[in-house]
Amino acid sequence: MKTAPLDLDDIQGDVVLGMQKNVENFIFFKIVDKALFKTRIKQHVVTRITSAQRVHQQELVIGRRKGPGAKASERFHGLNLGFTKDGLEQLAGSARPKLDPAFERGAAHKDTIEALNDPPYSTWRKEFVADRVDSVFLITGADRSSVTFHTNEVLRLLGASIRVVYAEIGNVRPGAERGHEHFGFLDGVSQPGIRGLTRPSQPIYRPDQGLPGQDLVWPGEFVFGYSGQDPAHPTNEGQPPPMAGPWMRNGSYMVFRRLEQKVPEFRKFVAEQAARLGMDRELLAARMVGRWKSGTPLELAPQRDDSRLGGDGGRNNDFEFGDDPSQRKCPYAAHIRKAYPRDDTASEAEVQRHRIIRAGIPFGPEVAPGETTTRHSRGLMFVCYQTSIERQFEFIQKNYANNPDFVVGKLRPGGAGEVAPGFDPIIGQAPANGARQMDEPFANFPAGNRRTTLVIPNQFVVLTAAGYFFMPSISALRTVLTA
Ligand code: N7H
Repeated sequence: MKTAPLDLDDIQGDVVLGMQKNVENFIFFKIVDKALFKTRIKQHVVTRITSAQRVHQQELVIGRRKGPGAKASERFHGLNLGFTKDGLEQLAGSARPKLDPAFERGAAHKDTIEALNDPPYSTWRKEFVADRVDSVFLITGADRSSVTFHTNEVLRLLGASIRVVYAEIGNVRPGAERGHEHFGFLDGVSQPGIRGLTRPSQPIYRPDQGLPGQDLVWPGEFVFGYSGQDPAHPTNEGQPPPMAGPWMRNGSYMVFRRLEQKVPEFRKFVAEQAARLGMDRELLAARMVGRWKSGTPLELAPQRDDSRLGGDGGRNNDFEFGDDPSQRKCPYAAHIRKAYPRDDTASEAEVQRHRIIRAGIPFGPEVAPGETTTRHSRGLMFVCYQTSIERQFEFIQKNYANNPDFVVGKLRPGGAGEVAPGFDPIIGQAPANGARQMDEPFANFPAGNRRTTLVIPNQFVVLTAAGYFFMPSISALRTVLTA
């Protein structure tokens, strides 16, 4: 199957490949002088936007230098720019064509909050909701001082044309925790492969996978202007997603969620519940996520961690869930089984229509000695890209993570009836912040029939700000949007 190559020079770098980042500044702002803003963007900012091509080349440099003994101490920095519906309105006027209904509603709309069981807007970070957010800069780099330097440079170029509403810096965790999120789990292990961009590692035997187990998805699921998935077939080419105008080509929607993580509370809960259930606490935490902290999937190592497997890209995604029909290895509700059920549902074609590319970064300090209840705000600046917010991010949150009946139709062994899997224990949200249950925290592996339930009274992941953005192509930034 021949695929049109992606126009990487025109796509912003964070969208398909994820900009290289040790540190990332998120600058949310309001456009206060439209004409000046357009001039400054056109004259000074567009040329500084980091393209996907640039990110791709930097990846190659890092790959080459990572040879024996070499250190990947690259000083790359990146700049990307996105707009909310209000920002597009500022640039294109109220008569502009309308985009995805979820994007036009926005993350802060009461219907969105209600649909996703999000905490009320009044509880979000007050600086974030203090004014209208039109736009966001993503500024990435190797360390805080270079990111601060580049931030000041960009703000100086924009001058009085904007007013910053909220800015916050995320950074990777230190030392051995690098690449791990705050609960301790390796992140960034599984991403969809993109047809026409991700090269199959075994082109003859596995032409539809990048690395083993990494299913290739048609690029139109993530970038406008390209073929998407066939709704009836997991690998066939489908229609390109509809665009409100040709300028949307090479653009993508970004979902941003500032998710606070209650780390001491999570650890305490896991320790107490593991003691109650009579099981290892690391195994219980792994059964909540679906992977061990090392990244090793439970489907391949259901009883004990095999830490070499976790970081091995050739093996750490090479599994399905269909051959674990009684959740003996991995609970149905485990975060990764909910968020990407692979072959676990009646239609794998359908599952492939709900994929996202994640590009978040942790924020906040490490847990301080003696911090037994959260005293410092920390968590994940969650970012994901897609061409339909409703069918991709919102579907995963609402229909999978928040839906205690998903995955449907699973039966208990020995004809003991149907299973209610429960909520995703990491990101699932019940109505009105209610308690959540998860089925089968105790591992009946390789056999056994002990029925257990995990009751989770509070959220360990709490939404504190959110926004829906459109990340236009670099050419649209240079032309239509700044005309
Ligand atoms: Fe999730 N975690 O540490 O438990 N996530 N996630 N996520 N997540 C994944 O594969 C985590 C969040 C997805 O392809 C891993 O990179 C935390 C949201 C998807 O097999 C770990 C938070 C949404 C995948 C975590 C959080 C998703 C995934 C395994 C919030 C979307 C890929 C490592 C604070 C609605 C699944 C990896 C696949 C993986 C964690 C948020 C979705 C460890 C702590 C909001 C699609």
